[in-house]
Amino acid sequence: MTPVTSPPRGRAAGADGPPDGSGPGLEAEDVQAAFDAAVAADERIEPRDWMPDTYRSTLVRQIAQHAHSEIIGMQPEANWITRAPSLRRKAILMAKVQDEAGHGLYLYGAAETLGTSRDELLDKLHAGRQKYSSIFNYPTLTWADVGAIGWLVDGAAITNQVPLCRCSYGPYARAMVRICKEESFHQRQGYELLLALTRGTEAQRAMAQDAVDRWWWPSLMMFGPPDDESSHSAQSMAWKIKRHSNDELRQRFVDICVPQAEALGVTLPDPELRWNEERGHWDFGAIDWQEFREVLKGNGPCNEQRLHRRRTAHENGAWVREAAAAHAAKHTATHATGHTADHAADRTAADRDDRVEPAAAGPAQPNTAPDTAPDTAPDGAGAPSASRSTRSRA
Ligand code: BYC
Repeated sequence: MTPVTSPPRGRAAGADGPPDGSGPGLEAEDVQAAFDAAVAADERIEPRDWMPDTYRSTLVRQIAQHAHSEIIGMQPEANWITRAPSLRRKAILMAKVQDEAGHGLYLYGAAETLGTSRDELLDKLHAGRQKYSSIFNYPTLTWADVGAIGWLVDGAAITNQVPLCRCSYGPYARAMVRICKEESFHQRQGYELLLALTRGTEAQRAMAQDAVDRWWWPSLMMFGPPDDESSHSAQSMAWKIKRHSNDELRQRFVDICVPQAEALGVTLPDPELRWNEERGHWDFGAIDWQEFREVLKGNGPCNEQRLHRRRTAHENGAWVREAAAAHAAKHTATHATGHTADHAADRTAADRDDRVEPAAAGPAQPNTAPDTAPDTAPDGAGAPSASRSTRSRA
């Protein structure tokens, strides 16, 4: 029987080829074919696998935009931390905003596995050379906006991001698993906040409705331009970076929101919303794509403010980065010196034992010091994936 072997992935399993994937004996067509086969078989592409340059740059573009959205997205909600109406609401909101910072870190980490540094990406964001989600260029005018962001913006984010957990690029997919778990909590807190308002006074109900009226259409724009204007979708779907088109996900989101709006007791600001029996979906009105394009060009209500705050926060944080780098350098130096001293001490003791009473040394004890632990790079940066281990064994 012919043994079943896994296809080469552009580098020898035993790492006897250079990490750029040009392993010995593998021609350009071989690595491309191996990559295509892995994508077709729904296997994960890992950082050290060969990948087409355009696959890499597409991922960097999308992951960078995503990471930037997470950290810029902290601003509109952080605006309400000091004015949260109770200690409970304040604690929840602070936790949520901190989660967004964490999401940014996971994503910048995933981008780093593709060979781009966080500094480089932040520089591009600050220079206006990379995008972040259009949604964060709208203002948070009332407390109810915090609820509407949770319900609609995080709801749209989950709809878009759950399929990204199956993205063909391993580190991005794994980051998305964690992010989606937290986004679910964010969505629930927004829904619960709005529910408290719609069950409150007349003024609170009006405030909730006003927030939903303002956030509904921008939330639909989060999914990106319509499919026939989406320049990247076809290729990204062929590579299984994206699993669904922008319009498919937008429709899914509308279908989820309509019954939720009813349960909340708010109306969605679209007179054309109608159940379409034939399609089995809700029909909805035309999106103002001109507004979307303007926001992307930098002309949204808060573009300037968001970028200005981000740049200022980055500049003001310079001393933190310097202090952290100095601390890390000091720690490394101390650790290295301590490490050398420890080993010297061990050697001296061993020598002494050998000299004095070799037979009494006893069985060797496993060294459990943390510095002997195997390299565990974050999120697949260096760690072999399960699929790769399987291939190596095959
Ligand atoms: N805003 O060919 P297309 C969060 C750009 S954070 C701005 O369809 P693609 C949260 C697009 O980049 C949520 N730009 O692109 C955080 C492209 O421009 P370039 C963020 C947009 O990539 C804190 C051009 O339009 N989520 O939830 O195939 C607090 C053509 O578009 C937008 C993600 O980033 C937009 N809305 O599809 C609370 C998800 N839409 O690059 C919540 C990951 C499109 O050629 N990203 N553009 O200059 C994706 O899934 C995809 O990138 C998109 C766009 C669906 C967004």
